[in-house]
Amino acid sequence: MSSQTDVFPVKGMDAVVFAVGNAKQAAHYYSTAFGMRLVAYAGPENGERETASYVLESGGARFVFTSVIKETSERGKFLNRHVAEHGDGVIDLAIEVPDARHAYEHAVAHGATGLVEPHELTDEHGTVVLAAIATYGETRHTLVDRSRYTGPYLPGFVAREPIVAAPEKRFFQAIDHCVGNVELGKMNEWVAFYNKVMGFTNMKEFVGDDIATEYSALMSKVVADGTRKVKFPLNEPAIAKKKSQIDEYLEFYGGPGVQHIALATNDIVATVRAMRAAGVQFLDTPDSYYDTLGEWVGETRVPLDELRELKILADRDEDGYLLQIFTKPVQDRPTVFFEMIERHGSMGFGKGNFKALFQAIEREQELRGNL
Ligand code: TYF
Ligand code: FE
Repeated sequence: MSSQTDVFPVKGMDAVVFAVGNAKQAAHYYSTAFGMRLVAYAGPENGERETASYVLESGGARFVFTSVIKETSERGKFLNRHVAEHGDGVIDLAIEVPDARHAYEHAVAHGATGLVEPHELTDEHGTVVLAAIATYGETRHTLVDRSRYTGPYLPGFVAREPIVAAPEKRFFQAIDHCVGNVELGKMNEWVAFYNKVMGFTNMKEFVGDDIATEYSALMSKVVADGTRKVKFPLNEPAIAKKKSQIDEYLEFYGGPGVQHIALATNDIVATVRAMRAAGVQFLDTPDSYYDTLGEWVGETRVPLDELRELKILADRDEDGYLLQIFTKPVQDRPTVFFEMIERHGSMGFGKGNFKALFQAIEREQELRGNL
């Protein structure tokens, strides 16, 4: 779909916004363990008395971490309750759009719940236009037009120096996809929501009944904008032999929400080595996976022995291949985790790995006593 005829043009992901218990420490963790760079801040030192927010970047990927310092408004109340109910989690998958008013009006006219009417924020760096709509659970999509803004994030934020020296090489350069977990039987409703509200279309990769009952215990479909810059897989639990990992998420998150954020890297080996060295824990993959991998995946940029050493997964389809690995949950609740992904042509999500991956997740579920 060309951008001229796109009913809901998007430029890409603007930010993933997290509500957390301790944003100062989160900013430190994502700086040291994810190689991100602190670029902006809003808090008491610059007039924001209720909350502290830290903005971190890695290439084109932007994360924002917000904590309440002292609740004084509905916003602080919402954030405190969100952290109490869900633990650290994603409150906003913000999307950059060329026209936030048009995007909001289109979305609401096609069935979205409006949360924040389009409005402008201005400071010495220019003007942004913001609006927000609701999606699954308590998650929202803020629609951001920052084409007339040159500041470090948004009005109200000031530039901040990085917490640690930049790594030799960025660990990742973009947000590849953002996955939502929804309740049993709701996946198709949320797929239809993105079809209608944002004109997103379904990508070919999906986890259907067959895979679900055999070993994944989840169903999954992927929606994406016309340019495929914004990709949202949606999972729902499936009845299978074992308790679904999606049910475990829904139980511990206290409802639907963001399950994982996939981060695009062009050197997954260097990224995984650096993250492991910083203490990030990844899902384990049994050695037997690598005994047969070469037969069906063929040659990849990374030698098989190195994939085996680092427990990196590989998958191939008609368009090319991808390398991927999943972190364990990054908070005490078995909820949000990350994926690192290096794509070489493939636009898939690692379907060939679902068996090995879901078995690894089940081993973790079992250790937590949730299987
Ligand atoms: O985004 C995806 O669809 C892949 C596959 O718990 C996946 O990363 C799906 C569910 C899950 C882990 C990975
Ligand atoms: Fe993924």
